[in-house]
Amino acid sequence: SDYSKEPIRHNSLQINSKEPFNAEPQRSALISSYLTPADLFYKRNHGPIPIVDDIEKYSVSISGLIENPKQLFMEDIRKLPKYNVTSTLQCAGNRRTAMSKTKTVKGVGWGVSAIGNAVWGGAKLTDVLELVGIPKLTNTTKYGGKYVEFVSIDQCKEENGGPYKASITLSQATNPEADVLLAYEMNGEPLNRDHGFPLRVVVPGVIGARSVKWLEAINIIAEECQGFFVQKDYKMFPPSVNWENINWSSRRPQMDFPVQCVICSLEDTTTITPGKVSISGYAASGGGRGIERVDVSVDGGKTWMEASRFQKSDIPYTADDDGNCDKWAWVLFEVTAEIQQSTEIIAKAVDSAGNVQPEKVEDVWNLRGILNTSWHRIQVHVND
Ligand code: MTE
Ligand code: MO
Repeated sequence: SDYSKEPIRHNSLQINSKEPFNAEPQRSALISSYLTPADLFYKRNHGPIPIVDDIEKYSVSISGLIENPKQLFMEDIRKLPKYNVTSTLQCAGNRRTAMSKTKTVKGVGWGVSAIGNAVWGGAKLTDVLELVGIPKLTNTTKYGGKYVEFVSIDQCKEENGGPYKASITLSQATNPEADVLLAYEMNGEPLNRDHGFPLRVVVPGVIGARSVKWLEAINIIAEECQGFFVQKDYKMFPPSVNWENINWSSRRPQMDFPVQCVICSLEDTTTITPGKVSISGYAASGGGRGIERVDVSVDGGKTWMEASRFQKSDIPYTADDDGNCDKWAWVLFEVTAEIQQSTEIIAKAVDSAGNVQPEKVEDVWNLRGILNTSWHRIQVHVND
């Protein structure tokens, strides 16, 4: 693999793996703005960053179980109505390092910042699929297509040098309310190379793994994508499954991400002087379930108080956003507490369906270390 043409990255990123490049920002950076700037947004790759330099020649092919396969150029995609969708993207491996502390898991280590929130601008996938004769709200094409597969141009070692792939159901792909985008903009700027230039998929409310970057082909297929990252990765197993007894086909690929929240104003172990402490962070849920509330405890879980939201005053794109901010996007929360002695601070979120986070990481431990959504805990030491 050729890693000699990687883009230049922000020097504050914590690098979890150099080749492929996997990096996350400081947690404090996540709460300094509602929209995460592209240079600070986590970067999750499985191979070198591709270079697309001839944008005129760049195209996406649409084929498979349809009548009229088509090749779409950027100008065809730009001609479609443009949507701006504010959506959080979170890697299923976010908080993996903390899960590994219970019992070792396999995968790139991530702190709490494999997540970011951006306004994605582009065409709706449902409008694109209409161009090949698939109407909105379709479950099956007349040739038996039930899934939409996205294929990239990158080269991944897990695919023996082949491209990264993923799929979603045709019904999600053709549902205008699912807001699945072929995005060419991030926060009002053209996508940069790290995040999928010139075109990527954004599947709101779903683990980041399905939002394929550097899109090259869309295939309408009968079964779920057979690629490594759909069949042999990104599946949630129970704590009893180990590398000896694992049966990959016994589980479905993970799609929606569960309710999550993290305190970003304090490191996991923090020393403070007695007095007022600001506790703030992010909360997000998948599947279009917004956040109902965030509970914070400063006495190790004996008593709780409800956090309030940050103002979204820093959103520069409110006017452009199609008015559904909270459906796919995170909420930044904040509470101030008086702390006089050493303690454990905890945050947990509740989503609009009433789902709550699991209390202990042990209960959701899984060998691939995905979906660590356990209560976020901060050990606070008070100086006398
Ligand atoms: N798309 C391609 N082509 N190659 C990849 O390695 N990684 C996926 C997804 N799309 C990946 C990809 C994973 S696991 C995640 S979490 C998101 O991209 C990360 O997107 P980001 O790097 O823009 O934050
Ligand atoms: Mo991911």
